[in-house]
Amino acid sequence: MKYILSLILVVIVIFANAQSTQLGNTKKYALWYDAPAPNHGPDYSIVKAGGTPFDADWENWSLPIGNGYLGASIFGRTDTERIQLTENSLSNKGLYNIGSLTSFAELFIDFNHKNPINYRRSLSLDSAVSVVNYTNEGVQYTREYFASYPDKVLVIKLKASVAKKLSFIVRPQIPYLRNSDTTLLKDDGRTGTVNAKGNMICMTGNMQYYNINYEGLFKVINFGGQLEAENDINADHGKISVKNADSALIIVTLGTNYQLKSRVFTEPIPTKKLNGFAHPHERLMQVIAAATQKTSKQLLKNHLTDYQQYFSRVSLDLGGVESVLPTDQLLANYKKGKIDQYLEELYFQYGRYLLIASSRKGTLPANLQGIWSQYNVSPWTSGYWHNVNVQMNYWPAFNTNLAEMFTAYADYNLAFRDLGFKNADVYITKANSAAFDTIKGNNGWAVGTGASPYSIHGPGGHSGPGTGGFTTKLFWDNYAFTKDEAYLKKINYPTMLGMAKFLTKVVKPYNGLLLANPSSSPEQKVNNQNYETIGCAFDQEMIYESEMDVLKAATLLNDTDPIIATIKNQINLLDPIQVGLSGQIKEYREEKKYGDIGEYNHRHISQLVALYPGTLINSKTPAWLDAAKVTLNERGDVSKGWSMAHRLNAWARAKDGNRAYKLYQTLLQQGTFDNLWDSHPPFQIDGNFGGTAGVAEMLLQSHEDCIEPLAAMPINWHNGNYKGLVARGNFVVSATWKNNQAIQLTILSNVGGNCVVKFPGISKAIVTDKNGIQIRFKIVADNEIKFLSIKGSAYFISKIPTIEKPVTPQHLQAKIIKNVGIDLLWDTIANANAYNIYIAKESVPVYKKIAQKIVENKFFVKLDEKEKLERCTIKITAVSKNGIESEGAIAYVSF
Ligand code: FUC
Repeated sequence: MKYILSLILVVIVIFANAQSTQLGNTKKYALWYDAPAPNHGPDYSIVKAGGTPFDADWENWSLPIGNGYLGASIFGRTDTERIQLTENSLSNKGLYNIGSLTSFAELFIDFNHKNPINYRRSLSLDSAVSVVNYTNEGVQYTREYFASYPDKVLVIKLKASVAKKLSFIVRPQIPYLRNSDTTLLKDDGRTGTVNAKGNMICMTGNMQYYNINYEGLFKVINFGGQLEAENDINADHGKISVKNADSALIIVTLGTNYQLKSRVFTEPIPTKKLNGFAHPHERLMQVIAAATQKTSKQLLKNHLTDYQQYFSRVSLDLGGVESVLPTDQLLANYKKGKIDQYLEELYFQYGRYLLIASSRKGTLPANLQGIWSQYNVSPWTSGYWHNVNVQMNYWPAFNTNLAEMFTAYADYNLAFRDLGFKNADVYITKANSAAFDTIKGNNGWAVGTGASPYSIHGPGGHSGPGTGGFTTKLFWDNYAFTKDEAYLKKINYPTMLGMAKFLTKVVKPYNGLLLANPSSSPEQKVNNQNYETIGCAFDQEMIYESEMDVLKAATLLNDTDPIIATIKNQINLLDPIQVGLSGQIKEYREEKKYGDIGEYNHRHISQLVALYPGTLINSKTPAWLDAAKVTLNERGDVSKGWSMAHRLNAWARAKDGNRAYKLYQTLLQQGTFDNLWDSHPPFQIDGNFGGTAGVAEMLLQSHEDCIEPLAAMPINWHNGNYKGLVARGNFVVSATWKNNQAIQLTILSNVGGNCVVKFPGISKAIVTDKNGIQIRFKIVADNEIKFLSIKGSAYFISKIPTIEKPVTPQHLQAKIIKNVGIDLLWDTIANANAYNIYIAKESVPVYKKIAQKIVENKFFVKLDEKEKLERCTIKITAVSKNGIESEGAIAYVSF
């Protein structure tokens, strides 16, 4: 019996693995170009913060690879190849007192191939290998680049089709910031030497501000031909030349003496932060020695095994066809309105690729530019900006099946925690001294907007303390998606609890409510000044979300920390959502109509963080959801790259697939460079990640205690399928649809437990297990079923009926009849049997049905004058003969 049981288990496990790894989609995903990155050089007429001249060649055209330890931007040139290298701990003084990421090295390889034909360069997302291919004077040259996480190296493989035809010079350069005449433009405290010896070049030096010792090792292995190392008197021009070889390998590793330790953050004197940490030389020598013992085939195999285990978990087919056009042309056409589903699939997968390349366990997390910056002082210092940007980086981690990538951020957050405790003490002393607790740690921890590998800001200024709740949302989601209780206990919960402790102290009593004071909606300005207030939506919502998540986690863990009682008392006094006279979610309590205060089309949609990434505004709070749509419409679609990505996620949560899709198109059309990097401008990676998360959010949602496949599908994604997205509860979901109708939904239960699925008509569908045996389920509603899933089992939902909703009533007019009520009139719907009338007064979340079975296309809403209503939202739905209700026609009424 025992034997049979374990056999069954083995079969289940094999099946489960097959489910998650064997993806039917054979389409290939690659960015490709028929020319190298152009070589216009730096544009000295456009100088970015910190003095780096603008470099469109890099920003628009280079192709990024990375392994978390290093990032490489590849230009694919045939005369002199340029590979720009980044390592996320190399920082100069920068701006804002947190240092700035600075370029690590420029690696040049001289080929002197002047007449290339049949040129192609590409970046395969399936393999994370970039290839340059061309023919020069009858010889075909191939270069392959990949950044291996397991071997911690960048590998460049060079090959010529004819024996002894491969000759080149490898010369890494220290990227001093120079004028166009090559004199030094700025001294950022960088010193160093580049020395070639045997078959290795060592770039080593110091970056003064944090006293960082850095080193880069470049090993050149030639097969056939001759190799020669050369140095010149400048001591920083070491190079290796290879002549008449058949093929060659260049192996690169970079590092600094940085260590992700609490002390780095708490030590106030910049030059002492890394005191006592070993020089990276020995470590890097070992890395390179270990890598060079392996053949290039082995290195590639290690890389592929590592990379593909993550990347191949998800496939998405929207009906796109592999492009015969280079990616820049595909994008150019898309920008002109030639919508292409392959590009949409590609961009989605690119976000997943970029996250795997820039955020790995044991490395620093992905920063504002991921792990790719050619700047001396990077835009916004390539920081970890906590008022939206860094959180957005991790939005796709959970729903696109890459939860492991989040650990880089979690480890980073833990490392700065001690400074976070200090920040909280400082903040509470100043903002709410009455609430200050003298017991160490009891004021929780806090993070403001700015953060880097070396320091973090405290909260305040242009962004309120809600930045903390914005951050801990990731930690709750990490648990909600993975259900990893051990990690919840060890990492997520203490992090969330510490934040909640802080946030309980940033609020003060006002007329029976608890409001954050001071409070500010990120970056909003009035008369060019930061606008500081009391209890703005951003802070109230994020405090609420933080407290709500902590309560859920505390219940799971049976935690009885005294703060739990405080939170229970507080949470209902936070009044996070207020609806204003335009029917909008208010950004400020003192705001009446939309846009009264602050920039009308501001890039941040901070009053909607409870819609996304928060969950307080959802379809069970339909009046709030409608108010959120007002805000989104008023705020406008076109904005910065990341802002469009946030709007995309918000429209997906509003369950408006067509609008979400429009935002996705807008992001691609107005916020994307030729190398598909997100454009603020300049390049910021957050929009890439937010875009990927948004597409996943259209295809699958799970924030309403149920799994909702295809929750926000646009009409124009007629046919398609996806595999491997993740829903909260650790359910791996796949879906196939045809002619806008779901054909099959598959749910793999990774941890077991209740499986609640919401989908139109699902109560009449059939659920089977892998043997085709029908599973009995409980009908929660016509569109919701529930069954107990077994850990490791897959469930197949088919025969889902087509549900045709009646048309939404149009042209709803609401006329106020003073002191009496509201006169409603709308266009008659042909197939409607009757209409339902709803009202939501002031800021209530849920509509109240005030009339049903109305057969005429008009209605009078009687109001009680004594109520002194300021506003209400009216909703009219059409009901078909078989009782199906349409979407609502909405009127926002203010008195
Ligand atoms: C926030 C945004 C800006 C920019 C910066 C890095 O401050 O408001 O648009 O993305 O971060």
